[in-house]
Amino acid sequence: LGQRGCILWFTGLSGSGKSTVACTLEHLLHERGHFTALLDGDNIRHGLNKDLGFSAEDRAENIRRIGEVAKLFAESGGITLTSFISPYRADRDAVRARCRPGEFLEVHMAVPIEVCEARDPKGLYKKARAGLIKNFTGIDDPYEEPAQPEITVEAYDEEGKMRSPVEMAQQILDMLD
Ligand code: GGZ
Repeated sequence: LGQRGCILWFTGLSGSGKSTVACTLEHLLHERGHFTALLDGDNIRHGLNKDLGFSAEDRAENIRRIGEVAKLFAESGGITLTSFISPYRADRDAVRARCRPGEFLEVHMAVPIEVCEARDPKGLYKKARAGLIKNFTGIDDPYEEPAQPEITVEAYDEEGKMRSPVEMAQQILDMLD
């Protein structure tokens, strides 16, 4: 990690642990003296992007605005962590295209949908299965996996044990050093 800022762009399904891992990693970076910012649904979808829903067009606009904000932070020297499903490859690639080389690091939370659905922390998969939420990513809406992410976070370790959020955050940190 140099002196210049960058964007750690987390992408993955609902319940894949994006926000938990991003938050843990932010603390680790902060402890090491880095200036950081974390953008997630809580501080973006309730504020800046509260006019947007979950159609493909709205998701694209959500990601575009987040990309612009993340870029502003990164240009001020911060390590910006973003935690959004960002299901469409074209939307993520459009943010990448706005960044200078090496500024945009895609972090794929490669957690199988079965695991995310079994966790279902907010009961949203259950609602989606019941048809109470339409266009839910992974159920009746697409998730396009990154083709060449800078970092892939695997759900399981070599022994087949589920990795904890702290282990995942540490894995990313090790890859950044
Ligand atoms: C996916 C939805 C939907 C639909 C509401 N599809 O687990 P969560 O609750 O906290 O994370 C999900 C969040 C997704 O918002 P993003 O801004 O990350 O999405 S995107 O990048 O696609 O624009 C979920 C909740 O919002 N949620 N409806 N239909 N997730």
